[in-house]
Amino acid sequence: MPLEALLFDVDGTLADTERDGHRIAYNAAFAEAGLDWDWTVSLYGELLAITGGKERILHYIETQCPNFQRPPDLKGYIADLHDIKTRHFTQLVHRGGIAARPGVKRLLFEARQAGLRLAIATTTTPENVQALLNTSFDGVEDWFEVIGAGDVVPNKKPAADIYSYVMEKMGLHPDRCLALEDSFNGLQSSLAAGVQTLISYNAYTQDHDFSGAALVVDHLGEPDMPCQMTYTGTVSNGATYVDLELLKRLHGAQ
Ligand code: XBP
Ligand code: MG
Repeated sequence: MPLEALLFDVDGTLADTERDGHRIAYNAAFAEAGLDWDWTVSLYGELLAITGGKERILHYIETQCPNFQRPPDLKGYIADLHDIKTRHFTQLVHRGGIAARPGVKRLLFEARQAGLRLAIATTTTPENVQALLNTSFDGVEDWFEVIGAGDVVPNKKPAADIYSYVMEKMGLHPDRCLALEDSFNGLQSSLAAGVQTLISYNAYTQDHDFSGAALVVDHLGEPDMPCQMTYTGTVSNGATYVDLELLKRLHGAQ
């Protein structure tokens, strides 16, 4: 099966958004709402096991805030708090606060030039994706045929839903796609949807279990910035960074 499409995760894969982006935005929202909650770098690393911002806030309330006076409409309260967080996050992105990870723009450009189809499969809120693609990625939003994001599916990662949704919209079989992810939950989601997956991990996810990934790298790399590849097969063929040729070889070897 030829490789026809690349399906990209967003947070942690396109950009390191979590520690200095989402975490800061949550804390700003908590302060604005008069809450004394502080999601430190290490606490946030633990909370990342719960995907989705609203789900993460609920989990935090349930596990770490025994004295919190729950409002009668807790779901509505969390949704409002999360809206404030989204405003802070998108403002931070528009201020240029989040840079693309190494090699991502180059790979997107190569894939686009070669006529591959591109899509996004993410847990994050659609506004966050738009803000990121239109600022940190120089306005490439319309390069993506489908942007599957947030509450558009009933079950967030690690469920397969968001990948299945995107491929159904594109009329594509998983055998013709390759996913790029950064985390255990993301990998479970793409694999459950039957998609071969490359992992580009980051500081929060470096110790995750990536069993089942086709290739694991510390970042995609650049011609002058080699990446570290964890791969036991031969298709890497001396490559020092991830380019489209390598992805095609990986895909052909599966
Ligand atoms: C990342 C997430 C998201 C973000 C916050 O998932 O779990 O919840 O941390 O985004 P992915 P929201 O890597 O699959 O994008 O607050 O908008 O939910
Ligand atoms: Mg991710």
